[in-house]
Amino acid sequence: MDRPITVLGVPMDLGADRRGVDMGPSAIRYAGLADELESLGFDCVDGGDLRVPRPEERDPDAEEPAGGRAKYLGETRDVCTRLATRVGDVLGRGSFPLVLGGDHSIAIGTVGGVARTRETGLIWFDAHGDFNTPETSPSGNVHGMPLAAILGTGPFAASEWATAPTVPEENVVLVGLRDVDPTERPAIVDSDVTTFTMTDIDHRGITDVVESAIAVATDGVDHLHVSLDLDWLDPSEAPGVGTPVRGGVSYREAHAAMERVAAPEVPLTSMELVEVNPILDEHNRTAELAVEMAASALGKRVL
Ligand code: 4U7
Ligand code: MN
Ligand code: MN
Ligand code: MN
Repeated sequence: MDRPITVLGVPMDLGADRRGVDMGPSAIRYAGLADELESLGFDCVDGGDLRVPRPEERDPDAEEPAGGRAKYLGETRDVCTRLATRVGDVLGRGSFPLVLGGDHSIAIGTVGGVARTRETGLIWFDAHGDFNTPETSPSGNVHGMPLAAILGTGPFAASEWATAPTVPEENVVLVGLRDVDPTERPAIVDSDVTTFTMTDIDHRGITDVVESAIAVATDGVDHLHVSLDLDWLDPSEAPGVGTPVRGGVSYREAHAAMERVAAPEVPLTSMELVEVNPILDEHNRTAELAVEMAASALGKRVL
């Protein structure tokens, strides 16, 4: 890949209960993202951070969804609308958007921007399903809802967030699932998304699973977006995340997966790294891991 990369930070923590993911973009930059990308030969432009309101200055329930709860819904819509425009502009200039979260609600904006101009497949590396709606969410936190929002599930069907048909459900793949709420489970099972749980990775191995995921996600489309929630990795490797779940992929499995994504035939055209929480981290190692994941996905090799 020889296109320039544009980094966009989204210091967003309105979608999660635990504070601190708003510092993710700073921590990932501090971990050496730009130097690493430039050492791989990319021209790396930093597009700065989007402006995101502080939770203290807002009422989480200022805007109430028709049923259920989605905290900071209006603010999230505003940030994601601006992010989608920025991502669309970056792609329009022929650059590769690398979006740094922030909590995972920002994927609504990133994917919305990508899907504006092109049909895109999506691989979602995450411990969680992120398939809740305001009606099914046990928490009301929008970072547990972005996939449902993107795919227009349930009450999201009528929302402007639904990006189908440019992100066809058949081209959406979840990898690494191990914590699915009983309330979001039916929507995942009834949908056309493909899922690979940790059990599948246990049985088939990471390389085989990721190859299948890439094949499904890119079948019939020319572009691939990767959304990487750092809680996909085991908390022993990635302690600095808001919602850690034991039993995640190992350090080496994570690299192996990103190295498959970097294969020349894979049309990776955008990526986001989300849910890094520096407050809960140990000496910034989760942010450093995020940099390593981006480098591997963008072609870093031992030799
Ligand atoms: B993340 C949760 F209930 N499912 O909806 C929810 F367990 O972006 C967690 O994947 C969501 O980190 C985690 O609040 C969202 C909960
Ligand atoms: Mn997530
Ligand atoms: Mn998660
Ligand atoms: Mn989380």
